[in-house]
Amino acid sequence: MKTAIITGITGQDGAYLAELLLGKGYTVFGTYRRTSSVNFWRLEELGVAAHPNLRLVEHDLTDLSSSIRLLQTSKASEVYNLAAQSFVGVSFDQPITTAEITGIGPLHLLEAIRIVDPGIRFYQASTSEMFGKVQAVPQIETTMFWPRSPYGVAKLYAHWITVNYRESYDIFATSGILFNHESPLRGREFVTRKITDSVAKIKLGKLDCLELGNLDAKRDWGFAKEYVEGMWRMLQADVADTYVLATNRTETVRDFVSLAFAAADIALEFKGSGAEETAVDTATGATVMRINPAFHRPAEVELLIGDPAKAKADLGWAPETTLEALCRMMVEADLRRNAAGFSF
Ligand code: NDP
Ligand code: GDR
Repeated sequence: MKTAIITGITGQDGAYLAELLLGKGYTVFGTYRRTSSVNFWRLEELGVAAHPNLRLVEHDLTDLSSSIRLLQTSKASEVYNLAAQSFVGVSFDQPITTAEITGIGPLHLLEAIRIVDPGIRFYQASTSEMFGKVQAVPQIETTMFWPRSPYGVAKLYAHWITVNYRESYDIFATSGILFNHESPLRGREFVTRKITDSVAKIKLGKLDCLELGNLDAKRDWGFAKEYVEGMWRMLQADVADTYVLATNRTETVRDFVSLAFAAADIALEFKGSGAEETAVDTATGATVMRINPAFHRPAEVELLIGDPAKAKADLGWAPETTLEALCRMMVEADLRRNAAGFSF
């Protein structure tokens, strides 16, 4: 049976990918960074934290020797690099850290593969944020990149160095350009989960009003559990390549707000515009959403919509969960958690 390394096992995708690979009989080395209190709540929620084939290991993505030792001791044949400073907003405040972790981090892993065993297959978690300022719609593998944040720029370096190691050293280095994918395991700082968690709190009387930034941004949102299946398929293919995973549907943040409140049986009326825009609960007249300019970004990605035709043709991958079903799943999970008195 195969052995795989997943960096960033504590994150949303790391947890779903661990569940998938363990279910396929893999031994999984899941890496986490050293902190005073590591949190494995996602692995616990999926019921795999204590799986006998899961090894949780400390690893520093910016330390080459740490990556070399990880490859040597695990004897893994597949490496999924999911660890990153992944929050676009924070990348404007911490551009250098973001470059070191999100941009150069993957290079340490690629170098370690080159040194230890060039036969190891590598997956890089690339992103639709690399498309940034709209050059074409829908976006595909060959659409021109124009990142709009330090995060997007760092990911673009990581993408090209992955392609470069594929071309230079014949390493099976794959880049998955994944559009936004969400789930009940999404971090609460990202807009979908921030909305569903707040909707649950408002419904339960624990919060009055949700504050957001740009409501006009359009995103192509899919279900994370389906996207990690796409990652796995990329590493089982005959040749390493670059693939877009997306739903080919785009909606605004405002649309997601409406869907989420509707999932909690709260009908909204939007009033005003720009910084004055609000959403009112039509049943009670209460203002349940308002704009807070603090959540605006110095440069914004206005429109993302991806076409996953290549992944469908080559890998047989296609998204299944609708945005409505995904949003309902997230609201229901947050209602359950908040009613039980906890929410990560
Ligand atoms: P999360 O933010 O949920 O998880 C990120 C992971 O990276 C966590 O395990 C986190 O650990 C780890 N990490 C953060 N900083 C460091 C660091 N300095 N050193 C080592 N590890 C670190 O992201 P997702 O699971 O949503 O995404 C997985 C990957 O896919 C990321 O690389 C992301 O950029 C990329 N991506 C995500 C998309 C999405 O829509 N979800 C779309 C396209 C790409 P900790 O728990 O300690 O913070
Ligand atoms: P994104 O996700 O930047 O697309 O990156 P995020 O959910 O943070 O933002 C989506 C859009 O919503 C707008 N927005 C807000 N965003 C947040 N976080 N908080 C708010 O209050 C808010 N109000 C409006 C944003 O401006 C943006 O336009 C995610 C991450 O998972 C990346 O790691 C990944 O690469 C990309 O998706 C694809």
